[in-house]
Parts: sequence; C-alpha cells; structure tokens
Amino acid sequence: LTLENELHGALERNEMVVYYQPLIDLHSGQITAVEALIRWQHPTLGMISPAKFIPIAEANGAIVQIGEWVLRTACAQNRAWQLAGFTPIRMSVNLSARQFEQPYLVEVINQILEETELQASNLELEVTESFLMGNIERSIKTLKQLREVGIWLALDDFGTGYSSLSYLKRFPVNILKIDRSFVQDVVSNPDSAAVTDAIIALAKSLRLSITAEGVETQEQLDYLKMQGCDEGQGYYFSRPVPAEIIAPMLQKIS
Ligand code: G
Ligand code: G
Ligand code: MN
Ligand code: NA
Repeated sequence: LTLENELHGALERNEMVVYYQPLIDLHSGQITAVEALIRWQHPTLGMISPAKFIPIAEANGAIVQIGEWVLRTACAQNRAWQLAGFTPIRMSVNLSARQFEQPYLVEVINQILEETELQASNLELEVTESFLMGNIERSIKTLKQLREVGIWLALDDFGTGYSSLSYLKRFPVNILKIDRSFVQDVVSNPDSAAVTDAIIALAKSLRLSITAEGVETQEQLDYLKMQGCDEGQGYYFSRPVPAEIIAPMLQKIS
C-alpha cells in the first residue's frame, strides 16, 4: 500500500473534503475571507494531511485534477453561503506550481466561476514566490491575466522564499501573507518582530494588503494590530473546519 496508489481514484471515491479557515479583518473583527484547505479522509489510514499528499500529487500530475476539484468545491460553497443570505466574503484557494503552469488555467477558472455563478471578486488565489520565480516572465503574464478577470492574488508564506524585492514590484499581487514562522515568535524573538515589521512596511509602501498567518495568541494579535496588519488567520480565531461550522460565524445581510 503506497500513498501514491491510494491517491489514484480518491476523488471519485469521495475521500477528499475541503475545510475552511476564517481570515479576520483586524479593524472590524469580522470574517472577510476563508481559506480552502483540502483534507484526505482515507477509509483505513484516517485523515491524511495535504503536507503529505500534495507533494505526491504534484509529482505525478494528479494535482491538476485535485486542484480543479478544490476550486470548484470552494467556489460553489462560497456561492451557497451568499444564497443563504450571508454577507459576501472572499474564498481563498491555494494553487500549486503544476496548476499554475497549466496553459488553460485562466479558462478553467473562468469556467468554474461561470458554473458556480461566483463573482471573480469573491475569489482569491494563493501563489508562492518559489514557484513564480521558476519562469518569471510567464508568471507575470499569468498573474496579469488572473488580475484582469478580477480575482484577488495573494503571495503565500511570504518571507520564506526568495523575496526578491525587484520581482515583488513586478508581480501584480494584492495581498502578502506573512508566513506563520515569523508570527509564531513575533512577541518573544526580536528578529521575527523585525522581519514582520519590515514585511508590513514593505506591503504598505507597495499598497498591498497584509495578512498574518498562524495567529495563535492574544499577544500576537495585539502586536500585529499595533503594527498595522490588515487581516489575521490562525488557531486563535479558528482552526480549519468543515463548511457547516463556518456558516454560524458569518454575518447575515440585515
Ligand atoms: O491545512 P494544512 O496546514 O495541513 O496544509 C498543509 C499544506 O498543504 C499547506 O502548505 C497548504 O497550503 C497546502 N494545501 C492545503 N490545501 C491545498 C490545496 O487545495 N491545494 C494546494 N496546492 N495546496 C494545499
Ligand atoms: O502554506 P499555507 O499557508 O497555505 O498553509 C496553511 C496551513 O497552516 C494549513 O495547513 C493550516 O492548517 C495551518 N495553520 C493555520 N493556522 C495555523 C496556526 O494558527 N498555527 C499553526 N501551527 N498552523 C496553522
Ligand atoms: Mn495558504
Ligand atoms: Na502560508
């Protein structure tokens, strides 16, 4: 039994589920977005983390189909919340390198938006510097096409990759997500605080919105708020949870 063999057909066997983790506006305290995070509920092995199977799916190409399924599921869920009368929020979906390189990525996403009747402005895609740097000119072109559709773009795990500032300026993204490794000890480690402060200052000068990942304590939250961070995400607010747990946290349109 290898994970790679088990992965084959896992979607068709309905073993994949999408969990959602709220992103909180640090000024209003309201949920402004959720991040879709895939989970694999294997019948005998139990819950398998994406950290384990995404790299396998990335290597054998299964990620393209899995990634499309996550996009479709997440967009349909976001639309369902709107139809249930909740204030519209962004749905943030992680893209993998292999997906990002697909020649029909923009068409596929447009089709999913049309199918699920979700506006592009209610969708956000998370990309990482590491895979954007693979083919910079092509990455910029794809990012531009996605921006033209009206989708929000976030640079995930920011601060851990190349962080080449000259390229950052050229990537048409809207949001920087400060990696949780910095947030984790932002209160106790002056170096992490310095990096966090620098990322926030950089985002502000480039007029990008800034999200802190991995917020676990009130002290971290207070610090990030004080430094002018826009949004927070982490166990302090909520772990990634099934859709039905999210609904009661959303605001009803009054
Ligand atoms: O949710 P968790 O912390 O276990 O996720 C582990 C890793 O898997 C994270 O890096 C996260 O970005 C990634 N991941 C979760 N869901 C998806 C997905 O739908 N697509 C891709 N490409 N990566 C995902
Ligand atoms: O790579 P990416 O940023 O997409 O990864 C998101 C991962 O971070 C998810 O797997 C999620 O489960 C995890 N995560 C979310 N909030 C927290 C947190 O507060 N603490 C820790 N340790 N992990 C978190
Ligand atoms: Mn992410
Ligand atoms: Na991240």
